[in-house]
Amino acid sequence: MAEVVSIAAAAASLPWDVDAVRADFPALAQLVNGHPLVYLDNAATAQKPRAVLAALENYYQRDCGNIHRSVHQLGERATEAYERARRNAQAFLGAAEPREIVFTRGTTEAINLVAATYGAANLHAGDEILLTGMEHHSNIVPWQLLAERTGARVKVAGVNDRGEVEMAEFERQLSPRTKIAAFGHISNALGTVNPVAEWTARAHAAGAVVLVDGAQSAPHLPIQVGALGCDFFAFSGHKVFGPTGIGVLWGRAALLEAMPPYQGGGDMIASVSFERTTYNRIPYKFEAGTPHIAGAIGLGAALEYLQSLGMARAAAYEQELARYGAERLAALPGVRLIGQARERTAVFSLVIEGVHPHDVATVLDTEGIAVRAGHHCAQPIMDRFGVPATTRASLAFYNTRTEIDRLAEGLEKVRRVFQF
Ligand code: C6P
Repeated sequence: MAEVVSIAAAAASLPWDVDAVRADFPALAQLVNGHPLVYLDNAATAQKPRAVLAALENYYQRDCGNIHRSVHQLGERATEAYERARRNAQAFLGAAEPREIVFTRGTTEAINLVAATYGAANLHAGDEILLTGMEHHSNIVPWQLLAERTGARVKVAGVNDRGEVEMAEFERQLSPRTKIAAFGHISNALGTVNPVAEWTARAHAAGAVVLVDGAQSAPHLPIQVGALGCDFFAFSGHKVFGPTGIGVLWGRAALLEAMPPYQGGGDMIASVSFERTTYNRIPYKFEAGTPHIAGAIGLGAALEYLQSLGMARAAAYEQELARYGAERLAALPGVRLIGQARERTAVFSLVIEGVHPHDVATVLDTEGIAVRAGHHCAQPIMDRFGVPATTRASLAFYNTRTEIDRLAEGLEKVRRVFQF
């Protein structure tokens, strides 16, 4: 055991070879509008390494069969690859068992699944659902739908001027009526890293079940669901360098077993008659119909790739980028950074007085720099900061300081164009 730890520690101390990492991502090596692409829209979706592209191609070229149904070779290979992807997700999250991994379409569907099954079965009029003021719409609307259905009430822990939810505020909004607490691990709009293990402990002490929206943390932090202590954890394949249309819901086996199914159809049943249907065991109970087989296999390849890079090393490199970027951008006249949390990742939400965020993004695009402009599907936190939208640069472990410099130069060009 000590040997394993020391090998891991040695790997963690190796320098981050960003050029070698970039070479794994063919999309990064292209010109856009005559400039080398600077891809800074990773919070929206991340680029895909060759390992993922190869896994997708291999499935469609060689192993294309349906899963859990076919005894022929192709079906068997597809089933094995799909279930291996589940084991990869288990390892990635440090989950106890593969059956705790449910494949979904993404974070959004994972949260909807929990709200519609666990939530509908366990919440009643007068119960409370605790969210924070920086949630993505995907971690707001499913709970509002649940509240409408059950008579439960949504409560919100407010955000301070730095873009943090203070522990006292979180505790103030908790009550013995809180049945579910659901919060993002990292804010997509601000980059704030939330103390989700501490929040989870407080929520559990109040008797609530906890869901962590890991859409923005799974690509950037090593995740161990046991250490977080939560009951459900959701993330999306496309943000962890895998395909779109696939994601993961991790849930404690005992909770998943007790929950009613989400959708009805093939694979989620044990037996069907017109009189009575019995359901399959977990996780299949929640995977009705032919799933996104290629997507799951591609996601499995992405997670293997991330494990081989080492998430702790990737996170340490990104912290450097976060520090450098915050300094470099804060020094630009007329540029205001929204969200100054003490714990944050390399997400920079910018506002330039008098220039629409879409115009900023359009000028940056002419320089080959891809960022996102808008409310980032997080309107409540935009309202909290009194802005309708921001221009957001979100980095990944394949970005560089030079690219941050290119962003800063691009913003200088915005200044020249709009004379702010
Ligand atoms: N945020 C962004 O540009 P899906 O769409 O299901 O893969 O992920 C939804 C989601 C849930 N929670 C958080 C914190 C998120 O950031 C997202 C997706 C993207 O910020 C697209 S809106």
